[in-house]
Amino acid sequence: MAACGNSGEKKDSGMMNTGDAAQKVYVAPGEYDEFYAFMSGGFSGQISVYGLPSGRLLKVVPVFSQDAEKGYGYNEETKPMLNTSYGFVPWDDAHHPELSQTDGVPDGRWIFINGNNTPRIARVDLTTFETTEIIEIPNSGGNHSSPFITENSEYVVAGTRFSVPFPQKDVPIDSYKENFKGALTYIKADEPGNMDVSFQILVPGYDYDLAHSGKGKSHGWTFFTTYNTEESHTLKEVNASQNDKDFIAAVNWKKAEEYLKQGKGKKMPANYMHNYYDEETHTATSTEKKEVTVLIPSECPGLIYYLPTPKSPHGVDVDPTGEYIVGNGKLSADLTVHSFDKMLTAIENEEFEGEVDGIPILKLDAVSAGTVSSGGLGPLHTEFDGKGNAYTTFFISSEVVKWKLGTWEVLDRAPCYYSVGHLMIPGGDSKSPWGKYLVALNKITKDRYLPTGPEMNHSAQLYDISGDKMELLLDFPTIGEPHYAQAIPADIVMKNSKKIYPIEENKHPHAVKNEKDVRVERDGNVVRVYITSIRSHFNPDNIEGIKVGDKVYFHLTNLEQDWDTPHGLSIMGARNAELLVMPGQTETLVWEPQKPGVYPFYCTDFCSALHQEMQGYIRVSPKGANVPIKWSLDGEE
Ligand code: RUQ
Ligand code: CUA
Repeated sequence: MAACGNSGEKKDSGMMNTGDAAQKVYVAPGEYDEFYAFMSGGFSGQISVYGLPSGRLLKVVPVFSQDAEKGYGYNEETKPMLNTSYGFVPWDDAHHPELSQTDGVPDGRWIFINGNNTPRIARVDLTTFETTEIIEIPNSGGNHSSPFITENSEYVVAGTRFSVPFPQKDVPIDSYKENFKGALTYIKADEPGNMDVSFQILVPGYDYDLAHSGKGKSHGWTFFTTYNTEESHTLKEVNASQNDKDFIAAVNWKKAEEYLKQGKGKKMPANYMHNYYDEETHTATSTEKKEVTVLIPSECPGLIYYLPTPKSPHGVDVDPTGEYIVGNGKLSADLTVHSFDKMLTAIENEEFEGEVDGIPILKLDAVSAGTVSSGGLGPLHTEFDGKGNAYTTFFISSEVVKWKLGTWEVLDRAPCYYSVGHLMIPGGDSKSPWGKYLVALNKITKDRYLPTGPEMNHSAQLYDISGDKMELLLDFPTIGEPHYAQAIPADIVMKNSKKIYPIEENKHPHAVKNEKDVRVERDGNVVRVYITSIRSHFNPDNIEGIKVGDKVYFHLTNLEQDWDTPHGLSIMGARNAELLVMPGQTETLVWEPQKPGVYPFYCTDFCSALHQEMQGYIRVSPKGANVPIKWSLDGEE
């Protein structure tokens, strides 16, 4: 019945009634889940897609890291997606997925996610579940408070976690206070292919940790947490925890738009990349950008205010009405809730207790809506169920606490196994949450699953929150380290899901749309193989006339026009990954043969009963040999 720990003692599973719970998460074979859940991969750099309530893994979407399963970042078409101003950076740390919104509600068009290490934001298209756009964030160091979209997907934001010299320069690290600055960046997000840095706000050299944009009445504002208002640059675990209060920065981005119109923006040189994957050519291109527009708070009154918030706040979360701004002070037991209305009044009455670099600091009393005395320890993140309740994770006391907006009373608490970081309720950071489920994303797994050596996959836990009490339903392992996650009812996304790429729309410059056009062409030492796949052969499947020293491009067009019929391509000795080409798509694998011989290539995706027969040979002759280029299928050239 109950699982046993390795001591042989019975473990506390944390569950009330196993039979009930099993029924609630059971999705019968062939049935669909109710929600898509998108979880960040953290240090894996990807997004993994799960079904809820079953916890079944549906797909891993490669974003910021090369992916051997799909060839993303290995094939010639997608390599440019990982270009940055530092060159090719094929890994990152992806934290916070954020669905596009219309009128404050997730609309299922795209999901954005931040690259934390080499600052970037990506767009994933939810008709194809492919990464289609990545923009680098200049003047940033650790893009953590990101992407946190605005109500109509006008912008995704990017606040720097680590302040750095702005613009970058060679200075002593201990000149931090004079030389290091933060940047809050707004990126235009509502048009695929046109992501662009609209403006940056130059702010004091704090650490900008998390953010959320306002909604409803607070639409037009974004809230960023800060820590390290001490501006320390060493032993931060001590030195950045000195101040009793740090700030939540409230940015009025509509005001920023006015200032830009008035020409208050300063053009500054910068260097960053914009990468875009064109679905018609099936190819990504990189464009280098050279300039940003910067707003300076001291020259733009009313652009930004600081709200004092105790104890190094981590998450900042805005309730569905847009009125309450919840600060999760991670070194505290209490939650500080600010009121948007009170903030506006306090601004009007100039209830300031000081200012930094032209940014007024509002009085805490004047903006405070209330305090949640939770009895927990180490609050990190809060989400909402749309029924007037909030749910906050506590890392240190390892639990989720449910509390009431407005009265601030604690209603329920549920233990997490173990040390929960983020939590997610479908639509839980939007204007109208779907409620029903809560997923806790735990940082430590320990004894929850069969041991797999020193590293255990992180663990998610699904709770039913439809009743008064939270009920734990399910544990399931996740990939990498999910920080944030988002979920959306399945029908919003699935009705737009693409099944194939129509071959007649394929504008790849090296596509072959008909088997009679296949060929092999030599130009100096560059050889292009225009090859097709259809069940169950490649055309051509015999190729000769390749020589050591050649660079051979396999441009594989998959002629299939049926759902779920990709073909793979792998060549013995090729040093990059294999290809996995979707119906109607063209992808390119580069191969530089090292030694004379005859090399097999084959399809890696089991595509038909004759998949094992889907194979060919390519002959490689020594450098300088005069074997002519020749290609054939079944003896026909
Ligand atoms: S954030 S756990 Cu990137 Cu993880 Cu708060
Ligand atoms: Cu095509 Cu296996």
